[in-house]
Amino acid sequence: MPRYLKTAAAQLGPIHLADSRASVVARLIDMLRDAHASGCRFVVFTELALTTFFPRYWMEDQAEVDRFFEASMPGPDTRPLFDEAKRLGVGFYLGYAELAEEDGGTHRYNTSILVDQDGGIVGKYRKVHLPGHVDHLPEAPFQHLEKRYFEVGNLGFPVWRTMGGVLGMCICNDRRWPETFRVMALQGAEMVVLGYNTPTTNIYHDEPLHLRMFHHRLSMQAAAYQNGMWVVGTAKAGKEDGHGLYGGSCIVAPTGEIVAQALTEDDEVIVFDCDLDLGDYIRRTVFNFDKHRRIEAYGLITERTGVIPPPTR
Ligand code: ING
Repeated sequence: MPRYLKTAAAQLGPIHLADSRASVVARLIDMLRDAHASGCRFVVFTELALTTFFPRYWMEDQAEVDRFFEASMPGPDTRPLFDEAKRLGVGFYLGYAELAEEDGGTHRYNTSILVDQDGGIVGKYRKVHLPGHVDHLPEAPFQHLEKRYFEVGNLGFPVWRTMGGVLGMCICNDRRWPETFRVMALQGAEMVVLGYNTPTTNIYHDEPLHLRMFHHRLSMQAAAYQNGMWVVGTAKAGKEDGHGLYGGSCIVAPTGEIVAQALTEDDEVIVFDCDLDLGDYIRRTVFNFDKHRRIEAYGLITERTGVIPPPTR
Protein backbone atom coordinates (compact mmCIF):
# COMPACT_ATOMS: atom_id res chain seq x y z
CA MET A 1 0.00 0.00 0.00
CA PRO A 2 1.77 3.20 -1.16
CA ARG A 3 2.13 5.87 1.52
CA TYR A 4 1.23 9.25 0.06
CA LEU A 5 1.46 12.48 2.04
CA LYS A 6 -0.04 15.36 0.08
CA THR A 7 2.18 18.21 1.18
CA ALA A 8 2.04 21.99 0.74
CA ALA A 9 4.78 24.57 1.01
CA ALA A 10 2.98 27.73 2.15
CA GLN A 11 5.32 30.50 1.08
CA LEU A 12 4.81 33.71 3.03
CA GLY A 13 5.20 37.11 1.42
CA PRO A 14 6.74 40.04 3.27
CA ILE A 15 5.97 40.82 6.93
CA HIS A 16 6.63 44.47 7.75
CA LEU A 17 7.60 45.84 11.15
CA ALA A 18 4.12 47.37 11.43
CA ASP A 19 2.31 44.06 10.78
CA SER A 20 0.67 42.45 13.81
CA ARG A 21 1.04 38.75 14.61
CA ALA A 22 -2.74 38.45 14.32
CA SER A 23 -2.64 39.72 10.73
CA VAL A 24 0.14 37.26 9.89
CA VAL A 25 -1.68 34.33 11.52
CA ALA A 26 -4.75 35.22 9.46
CA ARG A 27 -2.60 34.86 6.32
CA LEU A 28 -1.25 31.52 7.54
CA ILE A 29 -4.80 30.28 8.17
CA ASP A 30 -5.88 31.37 4.67
CA MET A 31 -3.04 29.34 3.17
CA LEU A 32 -3.78 26.39 5.45
CA ARG A 33 -7.36 26.39 4.13
CA ASP A 34 -6.16 26.65 0.52
CA ALA A 35 -3.84 23.69 1.07
CA HIS A 36 -6.62 21.68 2.71
CA ALA A 37 -8.94 22.49 -0.18
CA SER A 38 -6.31 20.94 -2.48
CA GLY A 39 -6.36 17.77 -0.39
CA CYS A 40 -3.19 18.45 1.59
CA ARG A 41 -2.74 16.88 5.03
CA PHE A 42 0.59 18.59 5.84
CA VAL A 43 1.58 22.25 5.42
CA VAL A 44 5.14 23.57 5.70
CA PHE A 45 5.21 27.22 6.79
CA THR A 46 8.44 29.17 6.94
CA GLU A 47 11.26 30.21 9.30
CA LEU A 48 10.41 33.01 11.78
CA ALA A 49 6.93 32.97 10.28
CA LEU A 50 5.28 35.36 12.78
CA THR A 51 7.37 38.50 12.42
CA THR A 52 9.59 40.38 10.03
CA PHE A 53 13.13 38.98 9.71
CA PHE A 54 14.34 41.03 12.68
CA PRO A 55 18.00 39.82 12.67
CA ARG A 56 18.50 42.38 9.89
CA TYR A 57 18.23 45.14 12.55
CA TRP A 58 20.81 46.23 15.14
CA MET A 59 19.06 46.42 18.52
CA GLU A 60 20.85 46.96 21.85
CA ASP A 61 17.83 46.89 24.14
CA GLN A 62 17.00 43.25 24.95
CA ALA A 63 13.37 44.18 25.65
CA GLU A 64 13.15 45.51 22.08
CA VAL A 65 14.61 42.29 20.71
CA ASP A 66 12.30 40.14 22.85
CA ARG A 67 9.24 41.73 21.20
CA PHE A 68 9.93 39.38 18.30
CA PHE A 69 9.97 36.21 20.46
CA GLU A 70 7.20 33.82 21.56
CA ALA A 71 7.12 33.01 25.27
CA SER A 72 4.60 30.22 24.67
CA MET A 73 3.61 28.03 21.70
CA PRO A 74 0.79 28.04 21.02
CA GLY A 75 0.19 31.46 22.49
CA PRO A 76 -2.79 33.80 22.23
CA ASP A 77 -1.88 34.90 18.68
CA THR A 78 -1.09 31.41 17.34
CA ARG A 79 -3.89 29.45 19.05
CA PRO A 80 -6.30 30.19 16.13
CA LEU A 81 -3.83 28.51 13.72
CA PHE A 82 -3.60 25.41 15.89
CA ASP A 83 -7.39 25.27 16.29
CA GLU A 84 -8.08 25.58 12.55
CA ALA A 85 -5.41 23.01 11.66
CA LYS A 86 -6.91 20.55 14.14
CA ARG A 87 -10.42 21.23 12.84
CA LEU A 88 -9.25 20.50 9.28
CA GLY A 89 -7.06 17.55 10.29
CA VAL A 90 -3.91 19.11 8.80
CA GLY A 91 -0.44 18.87 10.33
CA PHE A 92 2.08 21.68 9.96
CA TYR A 93 5.67 22.93 10.41
CA LEU A 94 6.03 26.41 11.90
CA GLY A 95 9.16 28.46 12.47
CA TYR A 96 9.33 31.11 15.20
CA ALA A 97 11.66 32.86 17.65
CA GLU A 98 11.48 30.90 20.92
CA LEU A 99 11.97 32.45 24.38
CA ALA A 100 12.60 29.49 26.67
CA GLU A 101 12.84 29.50 30.47
CA GLU A 102 14.95 26.34 30.97
CA ASP A 103 17.70 25.05 33.24
CA GLY A 104 17.25 28.06 35.53
CA GLY A 105 17.76 30.64 32.82
CA THR A 106 16.30 32.44 29.84
CA HIS A 107 17.32 31.13 26.41
CA ARG A 108 16.52 32.30 22.89
CA TYR A 109 16.42 30.01 19.85
CA ASN A 110 15.47 30.11 16.17
CA THR A 111 12.97 27.26 16.47
CA SER A 112 10.56 25.14 14.45
CA ILE A 113 7.85 22.74 15.55
CA LEU A 114 6.07 19.82 13.92
CA VAL A 115 2.35 19.65 14.73
CA ASP A 116 0.46 16.45 13.84
CA GLN A 117 -2.97 16.16 12.25
CA ASP A 118 -4.60 16.02 15.70
CA GLY A 119 -3.13 19.41 16.60
CA GLY A 120 -0.50 18.09 18.99
CA ILE A 121 3.12 19.28 18.96
CA VAL A 122 5.10 16.17 17.93
CA GLY A 123 8.56 17.66 17.95
CA LYS A 124 10.74 20.74 18.26
CA TYR A 125 13.98 21.70 16.52
CA ARG A 126 16.32 24.59 17.32
CA LYS A 127 18.51 25.95 14.52
CA VAL A 128 22.09 24.65 14.71
CA HIS A 129 23.80 26.55 11.88
CA LEU A 130 23.41 30.25 12.74
CA PRO A 131 24.78 32.45 9.93
CA GLY A 132 25.84 36.06 10.10
CA HIS A 133 27.70 37.96 12.83
CA VAL A 134 27.49 39.11 16.47
CA ASP A 135 28.69 42.71 16.27
CA HIS A 136 27.22 45.74 14.53
CA LEU A 137 28.41 46.26 10.95
CA PRO A 138 27.50 49.94 10.51
CA GLU A 139 28.75 50.03 6.93
CA ALA A 140 26.61 47.08 5.82
CA PRO A 141 23.29 47.79 4.02
CA PHE A 142 21.57 45.57 6.61
CA GLN A 143 22.68 43.33 9.48
CA HIS A 144 22.48 39.54 9.84
CA LEU A 145 22.54 39.11 13.63
CA GLU A 146 21.34 35.54 14.15
CA LYS A 147 24.55 34.74 16.05
CA ARG A 148 23.71 37.63 18.39
CA TYR A 149 20.00 37.10 18.96
CA PHE A 150 19.89 33.26 19.10
CA GLU A 151 21.80 30.53 20.90
CA VAL A 152 22.97 27.53 18.90
CA GLY A 153 20.27 24.84 18.92
CA ASN A 154 20.71 22.22 21.66
CA LEU A 155 18.36 19.50 20.39
CA GLY A 156 20.48 18.02 17.59
CA PHE A 157 18.69 16.83 14.43
CA PRO A 158 15.93 14.49 15.66
CA VAL A 159 13.30 12.76 13.54
CA TRP A 160 9.75 11.69 14.38
CA ARG A 161 7.24 9.05 13.24
CA THR A 162 4.25 11.14 12.24
CA MET A 163 1.82 11.68 9.35
CA GLY A 164 2.48 8.13 8.11
CA GLY A 165 6.22 8.54 7.72
CA VAL A 166 9.51 9.47 9.38
CA LEU A 167 9.92 13.25 9.24
CA GLY A 168 12.71 15.63 10.22
CA MET A 169 13.13 19.39 10.37
CA CYS A 170 15.80 21.99 9.87
CA ILE A 171 15.93 25.77 9.33
CA CYS A 172 17.32 27.93 6.54
CA ASN A 173 21.13 27.97 6.70
CA ASP A 174 21.05 24.35 7.91
CA ARG A 175 20.15 23.35 4.32
CA ARG A 176 23.61 24.41 3.13
CA TRP A 177 25.36 21.89 5.37
CA PRO A 178 25.19 18.24 4.19
CA GLU A 179 25.72 17.00 7.75
CA THR A 180 22.22 18.26 8.57
CA PHE A 181 20.46 15.84 6.23
CA ARG A 182 22.85 12.92 6.67
CA VAL A 183 22.29 12.84 10.43
CA MET A 184 18.51 12.67 9.86
CA ALA A 185 18.86 10.15 7.02
CA LEU A 186 20.86 7.92 9.38
CA GLN A 187 17.75 7.92 11.59
CA GLY A 188 15.49 6.91 8.69
CA ALA A 189 14.07 10.31 7.69
CA GLU A 190 11.95 10.05 4.53
CA MET A 191 11.13 13.76 4.38
CA VAL A 192 12.90 16.80 5.82
CA VAL A 193 11.05 20.13 5.84
CA LEU A 194 12.43 23.62 6.40
CA GLY A 195 11.67 27.31 6.21
CA TYR A 196 14.09 30.05 5.15
CA ASN A 197 14.56 33.81 5.06
CA THR A 198 17.31 34.49 2.51
CA PRO A 199 18.24 38.05 1.59
CA THR A 200 18.35 38.82 -2.13
CA THR A 201 21.76 40.43 -1.67
CA ASN A 202 24.93 39.31 0.10
CA ILE A 203 26.38 41.82 2.60
CA TYR A 204 29.90 40.45 2.13
CA HIS A 205 30.36 40.43 -1.63
CA ASP A 206 28.50 41.26 -4.80
CA GLU A 207 26.70 38.08 -5.80
CA PRO A 208 24.10 37.94 -8.59
CA LEU A 209 20.61 36.83 -7.53
CA HIS A 210 20.55 33.95 -10.03
CA LEU A 211 23.61 32.50 -8.28
CA ARG A 212 21.99 32.77 -4.86
CA MET A 213 18.92 30.97 -6.15
CA PHE A 214 21.16 28.31 -7.77
CA HIS A 215 22.89 27.66 -4.42
CA HIS A 216 19.54 27.37 -2.68
CA ARG A 217 18.24 24.78 -5.14
CA LEU A 218 21.58 22.96 -5.39
CA SER A 219 21.73 22.52 -1.62
CA MET A 220 18.22 21.11 -1.37
CA GLN A 221 18.40 18.92 -4.50
CA ALA A 222 21.73 17.42 -3.48
CA ALA A 223 20.44 16.73 0.02
CA ALA A 224 17.35 15.02 -1.34
CA TYR A 225 19.22 12.78 -3.79
CA GLN A 226 22.21 11.94 -1.56
CA ASN A 227 19.88 10.83 1.23
CA GLY A 228 16.97 9.45 -0.81
CA MET A 229 14.49 11.77 0.91
CA TRP A 230 11.88 14.39 0.14
CA VAL A 231 13.02 17.94 0.94
CA VAL A 232 10.50 20.78 1.22
CA GLY A 233 11.73 24.37 1.51
CA THR A 234 9.37 27.26 2.22
CA ALA A 235 10.44 30.90 1.86
CA LYS A 236 9.55 34.08 3.60
CA ALA A 237 9.80 36.25 0.43
CA GLY A 238 9.44 39.74 -0.96
CA LYS A 239 10.47 43.16 0.27
CA GLU A 240 10.09 43.66 4.05
CA ASP A 241 10.26 47.40 4.70
CA GLY A 242 12.42 47.63 1.59
CA HIS A 243 14.69 44.67 2.39
CA GLY A 244 14.51 41.90 -0.23
CA LEU A 245 14.14 38.19 0.55
CA TYR A 246 14.09 35.73 -2.33
CA GLY A 247 11.33 33.20 -2.95
CA GLY A 248 11.96 29.90 -4.71
CA SER A 249 9.93 27.73 -2.33
CA CYS A 250 10.08 24.22 -3.71
CA ILE A 251 9.33 20.56 -3.14
CA VAL A 252 12.19 18.22 -4.10
CA ALA A 253 11.72 14.49 -4.69
CA PRO A 254 14.20 11.87 -3.41
CA THR A 255 15.50 11.71 -7.00
CA GLY A 256 16.70 15.30 -6.58
CA GLU A 257 14.10 16.65 -9.02
CA ILE A 258 12.11 19.76 -8.20
CA VAL A 259 8.44 18.71 -8.53
CA ALA A 260 6.84 22.02 -7.53
CA GLN A 261 8.10 25.55 -7.08
CA ALA A 262 6.69 28.97 -6.26
CA LEU A 263 6.31 31.55 -9.02
CA THR A 264 5.92 34.68 -6.89
CA GLU A 265 7.48 36.45 -3.92
CA ASP A 266 4.18 36.62 -2.07
CA ASP A 267 1.81 34.34 -0.12
CA GLU A 268 1.68 31.27 -2.37
CA VAL A 269 0.76 27.64 -1.77
CA ILE A 270 2.49 24.95 -3.83
CA VAL A 271 1.39 21.34 -3.54
CA PHE A 272 2.60 17.85 -4.38
CA ASP A 273 1.34 14.37 -3.50
CA CYS A 274 4.54 12.87 -2.06
CA ASP A 275 5.01 9.10 -2.27
CA LEU A 276 6.98 8.45 0.90
CA ASP A 277 8.27 5.16 -0.56
CA LEU A 278 9.83 6.85 -3.62
CA GLY A 279 13.23 7.10 -1.96
CA ASP A 280 13.35 3.38 -1.12
CA TYR A 281 15.19 2.26 -4.28
CA ILE A 282 17.78 5.02 -3.81
CA ARG A 283 18.38 4.04 -0.20
CA ARG A 284 18.55 0.36 -1.20
CA THR A 285 21.03 0.88 -4.06
CA VAL A 286 23.25 3.89 -4.76
CA PHE A 287 22.90 5.31 -1.23
CA ASN A 288 22.62 2.09 0.71
CA PHE A 289 24.37 3.44 3.79
CA ASP A 290 24.89 0.04 5.42
CA LYS A 291 26.47 -1.37 2.30
CA HIS A 292 28.58 1.51 1.07
CA ARG A 293 29.49 3.98 3.82
CA ARG A 294 32.96 3.66 5.37
CA ILE A 295 32.82 5.54 8.67
CA GLU A 296 36.39 4.59 9.53
CA ALA A 297 37.44 7.05 6.80
CA TYR A 298 35.19 9.90 7.97
CA GLY A 299 36.68 10.70 11.40
CA LEU A 300 37.66 14.29 10.60
CA ILE A 301 34.04 15.23 9.98
CA THR A 302 33.28 15.15 13.70
CA GLU A 303 36.78 15.50 15.11
CA ARG A 304 37.73 18.76 13.36
CA THR A 305 35.71 22.02 13.10
CA GLY A 306 37.85 24.16 10.80
CA VAL A 307 40.45 23.56 8.09
CA ILE A 308 44.02 22.48 8.95
CA PRO A 309 46.01 22.40 5.67
CA PRO A 310 49.17 20.27 5.30
CA PRO A 311 52.46 21.85 6.46
CA THR A 312 54.34 23.94 3.85
CA ARG A 313 57.45 22.10 2.53
N1 ING B 1 19.56 33.08 5.80
C1 ING B 1 20.52 32.82 4.80
C2 ING B 1 20.57 31.37 4.32
O1 ING B 1 21.37 30.57 4.76
C3 ING B 1 22.84 33.08 4.03
C4 ING B 1 21.88 33.33 5.17
C5 ING B 1 22.50 33.46 2.72
C6 ING B 1 24.02 32.46 4.30
C7 ING B 1 23.39 33.18 1.68
C8 ING B 1 24.92 32.18 3.27
C9 ING B 1 24.62 32.55 1.94
O2 ING B 1 19.78 31.10 3.42
C10 ING B 1 19.33 32.45 6.97
N2 ING B 1 18.31 32.94 7.72
O3 ING B 1 19.97 31.49 7.36
